[in-house]
Amino acid sequence: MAAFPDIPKVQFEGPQSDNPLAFRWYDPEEMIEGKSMKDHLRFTICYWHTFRGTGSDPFGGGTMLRPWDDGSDSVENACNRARVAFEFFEKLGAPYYAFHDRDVAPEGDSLATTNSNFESVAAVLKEEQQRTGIKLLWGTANMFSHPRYMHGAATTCNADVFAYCAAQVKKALEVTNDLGGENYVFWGGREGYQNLYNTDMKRELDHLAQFFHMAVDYAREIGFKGQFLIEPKPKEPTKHQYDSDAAACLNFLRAYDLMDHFKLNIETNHATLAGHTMMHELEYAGMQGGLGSIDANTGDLMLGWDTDQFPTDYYLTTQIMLVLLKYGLSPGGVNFDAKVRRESFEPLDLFYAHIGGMDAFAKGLKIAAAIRADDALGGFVSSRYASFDGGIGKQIESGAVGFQELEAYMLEKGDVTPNQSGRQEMLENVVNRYIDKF
Ligand code: XUL
Ligand code: CO
Repeated sequence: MAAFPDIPKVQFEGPQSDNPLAFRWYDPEEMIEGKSMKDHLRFTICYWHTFRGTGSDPFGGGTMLRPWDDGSDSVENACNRARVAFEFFEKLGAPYYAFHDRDVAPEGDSLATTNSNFESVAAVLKEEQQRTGIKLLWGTANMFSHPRYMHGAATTCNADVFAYCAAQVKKALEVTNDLGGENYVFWGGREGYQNLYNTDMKRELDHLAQFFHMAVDYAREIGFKGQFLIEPKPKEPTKHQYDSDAAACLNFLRAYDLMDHFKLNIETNHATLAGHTMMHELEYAGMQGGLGSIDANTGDLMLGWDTDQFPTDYYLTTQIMLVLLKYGLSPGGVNFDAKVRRESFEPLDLFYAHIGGMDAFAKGLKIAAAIRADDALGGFVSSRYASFDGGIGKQIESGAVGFQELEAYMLEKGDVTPNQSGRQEMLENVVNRYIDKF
């Protein structure tokens, strides 16, 4: 039985439409910079918020109305939920989905039962993928919810817990591989610490690196060709998350010889919590060849936690798309790691939320492409650094001069060529002008 019988497949109707169940900007086949919108954006629905989110918060229980879900931890309920999820992906026209192992299948009373639960649900996922053509962007393992992970997973002080999460990732990798997953994600979960009085940080980080090398080795063994991704996030749930931002992750990957195997999955709300803009995090990862995928959501600057709201701000999506167009995204995607508000408890709200997010990104893509077509920002940036294109600047960049030569140069010249304006306000107006065009 259909879970959303009254909701037709969401169609593109154009900017003039006032149909709240239509796309105004997301036209999957529209070509931009030689590629369809669908291929640029690779929209992905996350299973955990959309199909497992209950709306609970620290002050009260769940509010979500999910008539197809009997609320039990049975495998049958999980399989039924998987079918409903695909009905939702299809109606929305989302080409990808992503999951944690424990979102899709219930934990059993032993590892063996847990694994066989996962296999049973994975068989349904595979069937549904084949029926619909919808693909798995990435799989991951939830190594943070169960109490066994109280001290962390790969960074735990308990060797048995390390072994348990190794077994868990082994299985998640096998299932991801079997479902044709294009990436595999590690969000650090409880990989971090609260206090150095009880923590050997060096040992924990060494273990984490060993864990990642084991994952890479095992992936090779089973023929997994997907991209590994680390998802940076600071200060939640631990005070000092090891993967706190893009810079910390890239430093870790380089220090432990993992750069060839990993890229980053950058999430907007995590960037905000790290005190960065999303654009900064994307550019930082991109310039080092480490930009893999994005978790598309937004935080709230008035709140200090991971609110995981749906993105609707055109400035944000324009900035994101400017960077994604520059560095490319595939095999990553735009994954809506976002949840409807506790008060938006009806299934219909899931449609409104995703339509809004998809439209915001589609419009951001159009604005960013128009800015790029006219070289409206890039031209300014390259001319701003023109002094490095020739003369002494070129000699600096090529490594031809050191302090001696630079001192001699400056002594002879006497003083610097005058600076020019950075024109920040003028450039902000330029972005507004492009936003106005659509
Ligand atoms: C947590 C978070 C996770 C990861 C996957 O803040 O973003 O949902 O995306 O584990
Ligand atoms: Co995320």
